[in-house]
Amino acid sequence: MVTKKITTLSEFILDKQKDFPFATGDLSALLGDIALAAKLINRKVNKAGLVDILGDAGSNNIHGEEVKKLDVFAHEQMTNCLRVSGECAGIASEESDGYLVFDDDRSKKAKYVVCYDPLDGSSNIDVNISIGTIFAIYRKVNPEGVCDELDFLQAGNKLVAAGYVIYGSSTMLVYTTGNNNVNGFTLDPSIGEFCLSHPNIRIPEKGGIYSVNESYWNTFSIGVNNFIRYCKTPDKASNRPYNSRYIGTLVSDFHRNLIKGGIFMYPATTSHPDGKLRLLYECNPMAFLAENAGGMAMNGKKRILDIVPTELHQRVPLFTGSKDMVEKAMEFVLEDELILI
Ligand code: P6P
Repeated sequence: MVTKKITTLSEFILDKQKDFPFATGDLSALLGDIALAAKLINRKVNKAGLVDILGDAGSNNIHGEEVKKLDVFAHEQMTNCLRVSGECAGIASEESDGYLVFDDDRSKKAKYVVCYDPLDGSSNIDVNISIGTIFAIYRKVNPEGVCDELDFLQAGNKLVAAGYVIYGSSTMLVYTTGNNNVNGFTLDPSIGEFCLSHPNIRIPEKGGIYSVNESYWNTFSIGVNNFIRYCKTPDKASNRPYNSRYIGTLVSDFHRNLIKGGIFMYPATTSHPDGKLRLLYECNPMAFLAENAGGMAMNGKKRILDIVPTELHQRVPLFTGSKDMVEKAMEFVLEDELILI
C-alpha cells in the first residue's frame, strides 16, 4: 500500500525554488531561518500558562534564568535567527523603534530585509487565545552595501514573500512568494517539522463571516456602520445575516477567513484616524497573502499593496478577505465619501 508522502516545508521550498531559474537559494534559506525562529517561539508559547512556575516577566524562573515577556522573547528569536542566517541585511520589528542593520561581512551583502510582528495578539496570551508571528520579505532597493530605511519603506507591491505563523490548536506556517500561490504547513511536534497540510489555499470569493470590533461602532464612519448593518440584515439571496466572529488577534481572524471565507475590518475611528494596524508588518503581509489567495485588501480607498510607506510603524485602516465582501464594503465606504463631498 502506498502511503501518502509527507512534504516538509524545507522540501517544499527547495522544490518551489526549481520554478525560479535564477534562484540562488538565498530566499529558501531565509524562509528556513524564519521557520526555525517559529519553532523556538512555539516551544515557549506552548508553556506560557506555566508562567507561575517559570516566573513572570522580569523575574527569574526555577532555573534562575531571567523570564522575558513572550513578545520580547519572540522578537529576540526572530532577530537572532535572521542575524546569524547571513541571508538578511536588516530587520524592522514591531518591538524595535528603529530598523536594525546587520553589518557583519556576510549580512552586509545579503539581498533581503525582513519586517515582522514577532508576536501578534500578545494581549491574548494570558487567556490562552491563539496568537501569531507575521513576516514580510523585501529585496534591498540598492543591492550593494548595508541596508537603510528606504529598504523598509517599500510598497507592499514590491514584496518578495510574506506569511504568518499561528500558534493555535495546532501551529501552522502560511506563506506566499506571489504567483497566486499560498500554502499552509502544520508543525508536527513529534518530528519538529512543518508539513504541507493546506496546499494552494484559495479564499472563498463569497464569505459568510464579518470580523470587526463593534465596540467602536459609534466612532466608525457612516459608511462602515452601514456596511456592518448590511452584514446583519437578513437576505436569503446573499446568505445574510453573516456570522460575526472576532478573536482579537489579527493572524487568527485572518486565518479563519482565509480558510472559510469572510471579511476582517480594522477601520479608521475618531481616536485612530489611521486605524490601529501597522502597514509594514501587519497589513502588507496580510494583503499579499489575501491577493495571492484570490482575495482583496483595501484601506477604504485604495489597495493596501499600493500604499508607499512614509514611516516604519505607520498605521493604515484594513479591510481584507473574500473579494465579494471587500468590494461590497468599499461600495458602502465610497458612498459615505460621496455624502461627505
Ligand atoms: P482591538 C492585537 O493587539 C492587534 O494588534 C491585532 O492582532 C488585532 O487584530 C487587534 O490588535 C485587535 O485590536 O482594538 O480590537 O483590541
